[in-house]
Amino acid sequence: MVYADPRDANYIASANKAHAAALAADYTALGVQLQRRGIAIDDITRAVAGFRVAIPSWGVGTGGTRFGRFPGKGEPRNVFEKLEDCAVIHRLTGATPTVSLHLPWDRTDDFVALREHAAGLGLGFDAMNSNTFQDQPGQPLSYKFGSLTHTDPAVRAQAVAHNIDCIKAGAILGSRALTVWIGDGANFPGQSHLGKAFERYLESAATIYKALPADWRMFIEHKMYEPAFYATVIQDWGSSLMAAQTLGPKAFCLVDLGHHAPNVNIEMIVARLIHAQRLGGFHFNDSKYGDDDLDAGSIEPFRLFLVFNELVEAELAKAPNFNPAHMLDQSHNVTDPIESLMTSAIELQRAYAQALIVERTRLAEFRAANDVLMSAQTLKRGFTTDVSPILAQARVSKGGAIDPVTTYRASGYRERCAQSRPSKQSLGGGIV
Ligand code: LRH
Ligand code: MN
Repeated sequence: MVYADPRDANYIASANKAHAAALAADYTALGVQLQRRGIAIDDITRAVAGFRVAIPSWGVGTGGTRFGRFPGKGEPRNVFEKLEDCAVIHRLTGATPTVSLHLPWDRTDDFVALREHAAGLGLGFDAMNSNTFQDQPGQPLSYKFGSLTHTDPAVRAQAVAHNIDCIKAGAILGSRALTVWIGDGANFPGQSHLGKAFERYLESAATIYKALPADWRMFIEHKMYEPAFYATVIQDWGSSLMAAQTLGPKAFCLVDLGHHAPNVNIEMIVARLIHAQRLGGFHFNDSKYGDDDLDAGSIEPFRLFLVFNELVEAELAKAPNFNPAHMLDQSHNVTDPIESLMTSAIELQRAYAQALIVERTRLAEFRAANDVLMSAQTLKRGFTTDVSPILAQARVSKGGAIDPVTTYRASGYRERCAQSRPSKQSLGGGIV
């Protein structure tokens, strides 16, 4: 097999040749269609080309469940190799210039070298993620019964110190946000005092908040359940919003799509957080049942479109304090993580493009007239329009691939990694 570097501009350009004519024809045809709706296709393509989503460092390795993990070939063995895979995703899609790290999974004793390695790959860093949901080897105090909300102040102090460490590491890397998700909660009624647990959270989070540099944000990530199976301290957007409003103007709410009961109206939650000026960002993924961490847009693409519809409405309304950080948070148990992350980033761009082509004036008129059917039809027309030519053209405009997955596979990158990265046989359970 002849290997090629999928990050190489010439390799990508030569791979695009075979698709260029078809793309040009499809793009022109879609342009004519959109023109009839009074929409200039190039405006949409420019906006889509400007869309960015961060890659979760923990997403480029094979994920697993508590029942097992089936390591893939050529897995990255450390954060430096993870960044090399993230660079492949960014070069082929043009949409993922930053990486969101997780400590201590990505701990290194030289964050300056890591920043330089990333810069050499054309990458930067988005929000840092702390981890007080696992005990590390040699850790003095256990998080078995909680971390920031543990009844023992010494355990809370240990968890606070870890979060402050994450801020310090992030400051070296050029990150400007800390995402705090804790699994703290109870498995049985009676196990914890629901009110006092929240007060302990606010006290611990306030100490972390004080350590934030002036230009940083703190993202509070709510989750309905798991690992706690009866009550989770930050269980829903209400708890998250109350905490953010209590902590201060640098605290925001992060919406992980998988952290809600199956039929919760997530776009409504997004609309409310935009109104409260506390929408910090997203962990995009998809799910059918629980926090399945499946590829974004793979199960509920219409729901994803409706979330982006709220984001576009806010953008058009110039909503105050509106600057959501987009991140993927997925677990790739049975696919090549690079392929899943590329297609997921593109599915976010698809939802964004579909929301951008909604005929807002017509929609407003139908809404004002309570023409229910035409309102619903006008919104849905955005979703039912195949915007693939716009997405491909946006990639080409960023030096990316018209067909990223085929171009990636043809490079033999994974096979080459299988040779250069002898796999570490850890078949245990767990998401990483
Ligand atoms: C919790 C979560 C959180 C991460 C973890 C990897 O379910 O979504 O964002 O820390 O996954
Ligand atoms: Mn998440």
